[in-house]
Amino acid sequence: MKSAQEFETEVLKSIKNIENLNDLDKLRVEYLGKKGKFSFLMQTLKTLEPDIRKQTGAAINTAKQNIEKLILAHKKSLESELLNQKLKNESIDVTLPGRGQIFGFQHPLTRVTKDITDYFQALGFSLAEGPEIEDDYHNFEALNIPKHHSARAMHDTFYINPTTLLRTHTSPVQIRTLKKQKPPIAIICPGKVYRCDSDQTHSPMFHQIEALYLAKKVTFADLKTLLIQFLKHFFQNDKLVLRFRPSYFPFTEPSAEVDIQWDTENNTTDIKWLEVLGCGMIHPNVLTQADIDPEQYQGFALGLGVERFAMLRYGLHDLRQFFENDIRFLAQFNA
Ligand code: 2U9
Repeated sequence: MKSAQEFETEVLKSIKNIENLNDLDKLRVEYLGKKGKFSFLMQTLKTLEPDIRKQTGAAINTAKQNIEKLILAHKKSLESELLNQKLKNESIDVTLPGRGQIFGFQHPLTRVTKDITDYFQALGFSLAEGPEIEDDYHNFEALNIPKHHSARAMHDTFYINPTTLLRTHTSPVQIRTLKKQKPPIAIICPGKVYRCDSDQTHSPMFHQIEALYLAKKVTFADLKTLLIQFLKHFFQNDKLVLRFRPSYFPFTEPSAEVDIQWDTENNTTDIKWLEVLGCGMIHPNVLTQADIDPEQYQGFALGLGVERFAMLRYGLHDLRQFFENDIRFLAQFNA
């Protein structure tokens, strides 16, 4: 029968050759397990004389503790070796180039809308918004478009019921503001509008921006000055030539449509005019509807289509591309 010390020497020898945790555990079980060598050694204690038993028992315990320490230390060293190996295998080369990030960008209509509203806000106009589901009164009646007026047919309205509709322009926002606020009023109203119409240049939903200015002694000259400055800014052309062409809107009098002269490359004999927006002095009937005295206050209003402005800026011919959400198309405007 071997002694505890001999077992300790055995373990000390064989542990040096153990290279993995599995074998180490086998060694542990062999010596310290329930049916292991030390367990057996303890059983033999009963057969010894009491004073020898005490000595031997102490020696067994010391050897057992030493072996436990040895195994634990070897376990730790094996584990750290394993970790180092793993880290080495999984090391990251921080000098490799990155995969690159795809950043989001604004829709071209959002950008054009922001450019235009920013320009007006810088002049002191406040942003105003209102509901897309409107009533007949705010969309037509208050804007000097009574029932059976031919202008209603021009609007191709989507009706929800006989008195509720999808707004055909953002003008109801101005009506609501005129009824709520006291002059002077300067507002810029962007938003979605709806008309039952669809082709290369018409979409059943499109975006409008309307501006309104109401104060004392406002004239058509103020409107002209503002529009000339605004259009030169938007088209980034200080020499831009415009013309004001007489027109008709029920809610403005007098009314005009504004055309810009479009560069036809180098050909000066072939002058091309492009219609860009409509405008006019607010009709006295509209002011009276909003309890404003047209003798005391005058104002102007203008309306433009955002898609049209975006098409002119980016040289596009089919407005449906704005709504197809083809990322290859939309990403081109990410400048
Ligand atoms: C109030 C009084 C007057 C808004 C105006 C236009 C002229 C105009 C069109 C341009 C192309 C709409 O986007 S489009 O289809 N708009 O020509 N809009 S004056 O006049 C108003 C609005 C509200 C209370």
